[in-house]
Amino acid sequence: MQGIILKGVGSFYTVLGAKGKTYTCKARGKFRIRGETPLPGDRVEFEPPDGGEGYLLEILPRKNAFVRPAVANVDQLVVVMAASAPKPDLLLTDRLLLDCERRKVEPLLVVNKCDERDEALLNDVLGQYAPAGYRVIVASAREGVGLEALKLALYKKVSCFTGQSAVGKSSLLNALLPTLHMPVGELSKKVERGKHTTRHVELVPAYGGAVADTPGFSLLESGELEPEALASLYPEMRGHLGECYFTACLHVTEPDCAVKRLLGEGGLSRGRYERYCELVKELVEMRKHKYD
Ligand SMILES: Nc1nc2c(ncn2[C@@H]2O[C@H](COP(=O)(O)OP(=O)(O)OP(=O)(O)O)[C@@H](O)[C@H]2O)c(=O)[nH]1
Ligand SMILES: [Mg+2]
Ligand SMILES: [Zn+2]
Repeated sequence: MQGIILKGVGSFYTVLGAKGKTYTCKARGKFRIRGETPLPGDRVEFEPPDGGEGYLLEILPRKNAFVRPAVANVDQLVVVMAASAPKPDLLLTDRLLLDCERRKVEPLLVVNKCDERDEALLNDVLGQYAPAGYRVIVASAREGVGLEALKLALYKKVSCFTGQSAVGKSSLLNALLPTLHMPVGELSKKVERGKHTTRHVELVPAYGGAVADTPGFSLLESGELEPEALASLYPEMRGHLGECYFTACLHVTEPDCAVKRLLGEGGLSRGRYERYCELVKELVEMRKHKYD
């Protein structure tokens, strides 16, 4: 039988098979011998339990796999921000979007808490990502806004919800899936940023696909990226990179630069560009110290 692993606890895995039925299966020693670890999201061949235990037989080829959190075959990363508090960390959002570009994961931006939105803040976020063409859903888990659009976006995909603590990832998932009961944290009054209350990765079947709450989605080691390659990961810059005077233009201080022209014409937001410059600086520094 074929199925998809929803979660693993010890050497026991919960596998979703046909018709929404779940099975508990053990991983046999051969996985350990081969150095393979079955992950949530893995499509597997398994032997369903017949009275006793079921067994995982084979892991089918993966589209992608992540270490932290340990999850495979992610189709979509849902990056959640808040339209009030905590204030959006757009550098984190940019980094997550860059990871999506590199790992061929579809990104989806969600701005939650629109019921108590700071209008200027919301417009700023929307304005910054509009030129890139990223899809943004404005939502409120509390008042049920944007949930229909979100459901459609989740249809038949494996989606991981991530973003800063206390933006409402778990609240959104609870609103989408009322049987879920994900723990919801209180936004700390003192620092306006709560602790990640969610830990384990568990995929939950939803809308023909599956969702997971993955707060601390680890970012790729940016050291693997050459500074010259960064701009190509920005959809709004990508089509203009051949128009710079210098072939190896970093689009920071160089004259006759297409990216800076784009910035002047409003085809790239000031904030995105400034954070781009920050990231380029970081990558240049890293390259300098690569062999230290
Ligand atoms: N006003 C308002 N508050 C919300 C909304 N969604 C969530 N909250 C509140 O924001 C706080 C944090 O919500 P969580 O769902 O725990 O946030 P989270 O992103 O899962 O946080 P971590 O698990 O720590 O990463 C809670 O107090 C929620 O009640 C919303 O749409 N509007
Ligand atoms: Mg949470
Ligand atoms: Zn340039």
